[in-house]
Amino acid sequence: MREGSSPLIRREDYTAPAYWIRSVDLTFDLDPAKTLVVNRMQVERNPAVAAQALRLDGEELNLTRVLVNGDSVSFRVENQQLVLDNLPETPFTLEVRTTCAPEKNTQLSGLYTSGGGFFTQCEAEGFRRITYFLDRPDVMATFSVTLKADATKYPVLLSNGNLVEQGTLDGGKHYAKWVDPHPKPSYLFALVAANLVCREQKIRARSGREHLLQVYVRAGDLDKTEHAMNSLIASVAWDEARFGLSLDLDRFMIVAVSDFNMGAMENKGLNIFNTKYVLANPATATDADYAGIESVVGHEYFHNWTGNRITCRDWFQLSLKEGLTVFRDQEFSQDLVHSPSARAVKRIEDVRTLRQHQFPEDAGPMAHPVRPDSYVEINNFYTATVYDKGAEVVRMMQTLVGRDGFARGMTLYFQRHDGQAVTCDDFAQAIADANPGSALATHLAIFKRWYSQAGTPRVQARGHYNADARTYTLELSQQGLPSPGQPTKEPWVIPVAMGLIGPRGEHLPLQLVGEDAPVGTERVLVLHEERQRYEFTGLDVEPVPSLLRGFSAPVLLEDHLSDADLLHLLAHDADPFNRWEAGQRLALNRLLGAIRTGQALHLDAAYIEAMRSVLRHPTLDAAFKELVLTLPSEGYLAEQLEEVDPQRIHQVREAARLQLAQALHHDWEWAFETHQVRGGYSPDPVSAGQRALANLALAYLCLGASVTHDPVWPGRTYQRFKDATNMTDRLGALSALVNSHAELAEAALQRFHALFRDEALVIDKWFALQAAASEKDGRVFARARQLLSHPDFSLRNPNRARSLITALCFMNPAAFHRTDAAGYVFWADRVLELDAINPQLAARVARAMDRWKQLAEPYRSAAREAIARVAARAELSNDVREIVTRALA
Ligand code: 0A1
Ligand code: ZN
Repeated sequence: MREGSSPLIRREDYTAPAYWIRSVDLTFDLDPAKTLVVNRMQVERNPAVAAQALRLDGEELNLTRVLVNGDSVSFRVENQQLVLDNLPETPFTLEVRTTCAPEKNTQLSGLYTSGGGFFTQCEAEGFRRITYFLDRPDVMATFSVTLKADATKYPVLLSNGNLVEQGTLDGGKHYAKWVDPHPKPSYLFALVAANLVCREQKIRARSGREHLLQVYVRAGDLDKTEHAMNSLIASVAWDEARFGLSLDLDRFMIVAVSDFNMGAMENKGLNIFNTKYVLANPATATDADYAGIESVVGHEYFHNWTGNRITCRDWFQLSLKEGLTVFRDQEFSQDLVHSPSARAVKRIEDVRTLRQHQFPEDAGPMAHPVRPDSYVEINNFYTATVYDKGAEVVRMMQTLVGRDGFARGMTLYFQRHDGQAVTCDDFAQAIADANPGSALATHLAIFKRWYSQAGTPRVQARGHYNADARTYTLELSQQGLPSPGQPTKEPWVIPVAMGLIGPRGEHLPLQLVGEDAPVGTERVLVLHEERQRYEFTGLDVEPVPSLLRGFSAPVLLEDHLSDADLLHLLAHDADPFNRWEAGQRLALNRLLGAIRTGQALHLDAAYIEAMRSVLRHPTLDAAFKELVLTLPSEGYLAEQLEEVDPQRIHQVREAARLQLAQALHHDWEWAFETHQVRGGYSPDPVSAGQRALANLALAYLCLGASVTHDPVWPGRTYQRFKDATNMTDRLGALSALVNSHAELAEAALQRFHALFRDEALVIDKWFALQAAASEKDGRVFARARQLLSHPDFSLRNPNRARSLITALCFMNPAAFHRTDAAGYVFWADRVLELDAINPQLAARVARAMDRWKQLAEPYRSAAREAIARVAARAELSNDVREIVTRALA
């Protein structure tokens, strides 16, 4: 934990480094208790900056020696920096020797031990916990790394680049030397020393170059690496085909580690992954896990160009690499499926994630621009805004210049900036410059407000049909609400993809007044002023507008459509996203109505029939049906309300689920019976969609049985749970039992634990399922609290900690927000406990209270009290302090 409180770092204070480090030679003598690091750097002054002392960052290091050109020199250590004055004018060698204690590193930043091996995590500022360095992304050096370690305990020694030498040493040790020819910032450095095995495959790229791909895991896990390897091979092929970007390395390695703070890390040529995003076989991983592996493997691989070849000038530019790389991994997963509806399913899932995480962030105390202006702790800014909203910003650029235009823009970006550390402005400029005359180029300055303004824009749409003139006038307006530090907002550039649908479901030709002829049945309107008006002509019938197709911009749309309009869109819209959206809106209108008025919910026949016709539809995909028939989450409902009573939301949503279960009982039976996947397991979207719909059906059937006390469906579900041949079906059945509070749930939970006691990732699911279960009479909360003392529970392993705490505090509002405040006490206790172990993780958990100001009493006061209790702790990390301070502001 850092001492004292750190200052606010501001984007406007950026200055170029006073020195460059051109190359580094590192030698590690690896020992869990005391690792010796010898660091020899070639340093030169940056002539563009006024002469000054050299200040190298270092944290929790034991400094034993400093030499300049081989001679000892005077130095001082202040504010976690090694300061050297009176340095030579000409390039010089600086040698720094330090020791650190990897086994004591519970923060998992820097060099740490996990499962008896050594691993590193250097982004954002972990390298300074390994050695003194200019630990900032605009200082790029070539690395040569020698690892020495016990040969029996650590047979595998890896670092970035190419293996150039290896051999044995005295005392049972061995060594390996790795050289990475690509200059890189320190955050992309990695080493691994462990007892691992690997799956490997040689591939030949389009260019003809051969590459060795390797996936390293612990000995028992080799049978769970096939999907990760296939995903990697697909990623290499996709980046070549879509963007002409080929792998620039002879060897590309992925290493799985079970203690990891995030999903994975794109270290050059040596990606280190959370086991959750590598290991999968049909018995242990769900369809969602398979999809997650594909996108994270893709994401890290794509960083090799967007992040590593071109990196960030400073951490305020984080979205330069993250927004772009999320966009690329989303496009990759979409391109891997072939039907338009499977693409739409992926888009709907991505938008759901955005709305579930980023919209609340943008409306709460942590709201910040995609390119933040300031931070205390950079680790707190690996956020949904930087990642997911950042990806939407890139997607809007593509919408404005077209798919080919965007690819041209990427080419220009690499021509201009390969090998450099650049800014978000540089990226936007390249895309615009490659597309002169495009809406992006025309409105670039306004468009870039997406980088600088926080908050989700609100777009109002009002339409008017004039039968005499055969015109339809659409008026669009936009508005931004204040966010921390930004009281007023300027207009954004908002691409609104749209169509007009006639009374028979026909897609009407779109011709604006002044145009000679219609321009197809779908077009993109570019809203860039506060208010704009569009007049469509040649319309013999009154249309229903379908706006913001495919969610063409990350905004809140108020289109004032009636129930009848929404039912029309649900039945006819050619855009699957808006079709889904119409179904969700129909549900929202009903649920929010009941929540606001306090009246009992009654789902009307029109809604039920609409849901039935989607469920029974002859041509729609099962995956799409599953999305339409899943009600908006409690968290999403809460975001629509001015004042939130989480218990009321839960009550109403549960009532809606029960009514859907009962009214569609026969349809659910039909859906379950007709969506059984036969044959061996494959995670492809068609089979996954069938499993998803069958599992949803099972959940509704068990829920229905919970009121009729009919034992048939719970019994069948238990049988299915026992007989399942894959984890998706097994977990689906278990979840149906647990969430309907079936008597058989207990036996199933016990059996599940016994079956998978040695599979850490599956035991995580076991904890998460119980902590996220539908609350009933406080039982779920009581059980979650009890699980804290389960012998398998531990706060030290981030996946395990999250499996219980995140599931309860983020995913289960009704269990968490209690009138007796016990949920908040639980939260505060865990934040404080975790902060002493792993501040990054603690700060993430701390964010469960972001939206406390929206809560109704008595929740609100109790929440404030809990946050204040955390804030009052004297020895708090900067990570958690920044979160709770902002929450209370
Ligand atoms: N760059 C990684 C994410 C990452 C960030 C920080 C980490 O440790 C603090 C670890 C990983 C990615 O986008 O995948
Ligand atoms: Zn990333």
